[in-house]
Amino acid sequence: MKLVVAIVQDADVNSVVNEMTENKFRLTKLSSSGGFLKAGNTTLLIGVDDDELKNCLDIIENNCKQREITTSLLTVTMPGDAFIPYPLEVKVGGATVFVLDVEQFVRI
Ligand code: 2BA
Repeated sequence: MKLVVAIVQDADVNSVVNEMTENKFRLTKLSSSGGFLKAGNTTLLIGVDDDELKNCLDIIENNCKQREITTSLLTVTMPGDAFIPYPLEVKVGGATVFVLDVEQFVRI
């Protein structure tokens, strides 16, 4: 068995979760936020049998889009200690996915 930890953009969550549940995957949704943009995203924990892993990853890939976000994260120092926001384009997604081996799975 594997544990898939998938960090997805909030805009893609509903379509991923709907297709997962239609295909009988069980999952847990966690609200999270990225360290770089400090914006909200969603982390999905999905326990899957080994032979279902590819199907699970395909659903994530098919529903998560790459987007270009403009952020004013950077500031430029101006004379007199003034800061002005400097727009920065960042490509986010499709999804960031970790696949871990599960040592033991118990439902009690
Ligand atoms: P954030 O950390 O907010 O990152 C958003 C996007 O900013 C990233 O998109 C990437 O394009 C860019 N970025 C991140 N760190 C950067 C840096 N140090 N310098 C320049 N650009 C940077 P994604 O790679 O698609 O990541 C989306 C979200 O997935 C991340 O949000 C974070 O929540 C998570 N993530 C990505 N890589 C991770 C990792 N190795 N471990 C844990 N979480 C990760």
